[in-house]
Amino acid sequence: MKKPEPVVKVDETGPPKAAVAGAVGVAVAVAWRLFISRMRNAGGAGRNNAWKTVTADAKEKLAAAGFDIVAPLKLRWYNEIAPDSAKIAPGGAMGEDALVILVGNSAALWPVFCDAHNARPEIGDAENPVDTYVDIEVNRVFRGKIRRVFYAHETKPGRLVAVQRMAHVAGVAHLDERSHLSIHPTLGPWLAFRAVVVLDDARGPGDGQKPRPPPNPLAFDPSARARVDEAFDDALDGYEAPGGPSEGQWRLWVAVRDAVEPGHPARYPEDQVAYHYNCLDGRERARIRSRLRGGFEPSD
Ligand code: B12
Repeated sequence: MKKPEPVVKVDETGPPKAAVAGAVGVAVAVAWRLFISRMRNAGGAGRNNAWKTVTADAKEKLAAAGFDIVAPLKLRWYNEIAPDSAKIAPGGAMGEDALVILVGNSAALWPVFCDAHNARPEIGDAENPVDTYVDIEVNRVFRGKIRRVFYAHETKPGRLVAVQRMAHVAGVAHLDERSHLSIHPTLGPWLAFRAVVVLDDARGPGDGQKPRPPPNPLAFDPSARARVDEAFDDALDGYEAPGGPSEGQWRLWVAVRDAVEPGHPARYPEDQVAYHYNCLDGRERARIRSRLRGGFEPSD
């Protein structure tokens, strides 16, 4: 009688060797693919977050130069809300995904600027020393980077940037459309914008990282709203008066800012207020600049 073949139970002896090798091979391939895809994503995320490093580096250097407002955004966010006359045409590898850095200042600029005015002839002797200071310092900070720099004081077609709208969409300050003032959550209206740096070859933040515009404090404070509106109407009346604005017109614009929060802790020091606002009166500027140099004040 033929001896029966032994019954081989798979669960007792395991699968044949070829099957084991196959399964291990598949597992290794899957793990490898997973590893490669993780590495790729990590590289991509690194590239996509390079704007954070660029911004952090710029922030540190600009703060040392007195520019304490530094906000990154994507060019497209600005162009989507900018009036046609103030849009920035894309100009490099990243197109409208390019990184833009908005640069501005609070009262922090004044002491640093005064030192530069005193110590550096290229600032102290310049016709418009704040503009010259901004130009030199911003370009120094971004030296070696492909960039286009637009300045807040430029108004020619193709150069004008609606910086207040940019600040709004970059989450820096609420643009109050009634008074045309940008209002910052802690600085109130006591800030100015100076330059817009477009880094055409660097990718800006992703849409998921887009900040919300800060709230408008005037929306929650009816008496502040009324104060600002009244001060703005007064300033506008003076500005549009027949014969042009009077000598003291600038004080009416200062009053608009003061109306947001009288005695605001971030208010500029008096010299800085007079210097920035009283730009039509050359004598006042000359007096301030002379004081900065420690010299005699020119008499009227
Ligand atoms: C031209 C100009 C003016 C003109 C405005 C004329 C006009 N019809 O636009 C005049 C000479 C009146 C002016 C006055 C002042 N200006 Co001015 N001005 C500018 C400048 C260089 C360009 C504005 C512009 O054309 N933008 C482009 C258009 C397309 O943008 P927009 O968003 O559609 O329009 C904005 C402005 O045009 C403005 N606006 C529009 N119509 C009017 C009318 C009047 C009467 C005013 C005052 C403003 C105004 O408000 C709009 C936003 O709501 C900007 C800097 C800049 N690059 O934006 C500074 C700027 C707006 N001004 C500024 C300042 C500080 C002033 C003054 C306080 C002081 C000064 N040096 O004279 C006063 C008073 C302003 C106030 N609200 O209290 C700051 C505002 C900062 C802030 N915290 O809000 C800016 C951003 C300059 C800066 N370096 O930061 N300004």
